[in-house]
Amino acid sequence: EYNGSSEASESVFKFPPIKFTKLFINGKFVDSVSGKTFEAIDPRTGEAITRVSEGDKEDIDLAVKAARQAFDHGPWPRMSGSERGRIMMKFADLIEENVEELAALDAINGGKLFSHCKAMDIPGAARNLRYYAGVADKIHGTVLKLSKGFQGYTLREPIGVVGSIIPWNFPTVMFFMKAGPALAAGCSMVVKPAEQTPLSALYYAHLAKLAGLPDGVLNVVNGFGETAGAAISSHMDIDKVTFTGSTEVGRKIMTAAAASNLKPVSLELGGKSPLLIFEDADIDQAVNIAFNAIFYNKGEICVASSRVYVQEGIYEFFVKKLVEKANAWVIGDPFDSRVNQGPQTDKKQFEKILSYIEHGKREGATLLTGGKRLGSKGFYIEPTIFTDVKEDMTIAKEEIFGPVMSLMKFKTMEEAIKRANNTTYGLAAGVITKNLNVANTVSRSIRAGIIWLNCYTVFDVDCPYGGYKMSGFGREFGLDALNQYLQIKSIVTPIHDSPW
Ligand code: TXE
Repeated sequence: EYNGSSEASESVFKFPPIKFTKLFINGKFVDSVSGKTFEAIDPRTGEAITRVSEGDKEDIDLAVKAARQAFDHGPWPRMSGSERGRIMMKFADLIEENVEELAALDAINGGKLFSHCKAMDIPGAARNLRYYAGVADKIHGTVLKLSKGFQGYTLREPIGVVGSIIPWNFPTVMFFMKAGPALAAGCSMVVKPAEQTPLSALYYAHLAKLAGLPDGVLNVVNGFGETAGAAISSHMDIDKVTFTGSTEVGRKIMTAAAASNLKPVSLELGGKSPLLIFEDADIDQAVNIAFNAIFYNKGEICVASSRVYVQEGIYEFFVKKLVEKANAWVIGDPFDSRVNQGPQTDKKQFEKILSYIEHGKREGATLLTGGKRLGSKGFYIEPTIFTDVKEDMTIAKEEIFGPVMSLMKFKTMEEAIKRANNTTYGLAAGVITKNLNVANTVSRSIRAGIIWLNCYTVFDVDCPYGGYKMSGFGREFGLDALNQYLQIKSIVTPIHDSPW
């Protein structure tokens, strides 16, 4: 049951009102200095939804000036943590009050399932803000007993002005993954959303203002990577950059940070995450997990399990079940509640995925199912599964970032571990087995930032994750993320006549 056309969409969905299209700097919506705008695209059709202001270096300069002022002289970092927390709680409430409209913005602009945005991404943003609001008044240093005659203590201070450069696959989640901990720490921010998904971030800026966030604390400058993004990473007055995106751009950002003011960066980059399925697994459960691990959000997720290793004893049966599942998978309008997979977000990515599929065929992998674009309009791609994939094939090595699974067979646990680790990436991995020893050994042997046992893609704001190897460094979520936005100052003082 496929529905790749946009015909049905009008009946299930009314176009969301687009209220905000300008840059948000110092608490106001403003045009870009150049007056330029660019199109926000609806990936169901490839047509423009609206035009939004296009920021460049001059706009980033203005936003940084506002953020600098807000940090150096404004109330935000000087408030008590509980006051900051109160404003963040209010921000969370406002997000929940507008959940449908926000979900519609990410769905129409990102091709993401409306139902998922409504049930997960948007409420998740509110939960994220509340989680970090709860720690804003619990940021403590330690008391240090130094050598005789001195004592010391540490202060955990906000790092300053944070530049946040985010991708388009989870516009809301990415926004708050960075903003939650940064705001709780007392930082001010300049956020550059991805050029593919500029809309919801502007709505969040508006809600932040309504919640009482002081002007200049949260600035949103839409624009392109090589202009607005690069202006952030090389800015002399930004104290930290947090980035999620491609490994290639992560490298550029780190280079620019080093060449400018040596600002610290945290990078959450690509992946080629393995899922290991052992013979003792419940096959139906394993099929479901494997399927969602790669096809959730149309494969546009950094932790997507694009390499699936199945133990030989269950391989044939697993493949059969996988095909049945693929046949029941519904592609179509992301506003239609029957649909499992919407269009890819971006035309360039859509073409890149199709070219990887061609590559897979040319390199000799067997196309089990899918492999084509769906319909003639929009960026829809069939869920695609390759079998007989070899370790050295491009589709087994490079991040495709789309609905393409590479299936491989293994014999022993040792072999599976070795092959799972045979990648330059190290973001996530999954293991499906009932054997506790296997689960423990494999999860400790795989070099990746998060290991899912008998589940996959389970995220929680309380659970840190991030990269090993070329998947980057630094952790998102949890209290570890807060540390990315704090720095430690030690204060040492002599102590006279101490009895100890
Ligand atoms: O990413 P980019 P793209 C991977 C995935 C995908 C590939 C390319 O494999 O196919 O990256 O996607 C900004 N200086 N991921 O091209 O370019 C850009 O404007 C400063 C994995 O969309 O890395 C956007 O805001 N910033 C990933 C952000 O970087 C620059 C999510 C990400 O865009 C810049 C997305 C520059 N020179 C893609 N160039 C994940 N880890 O989840 C671009 N940007």
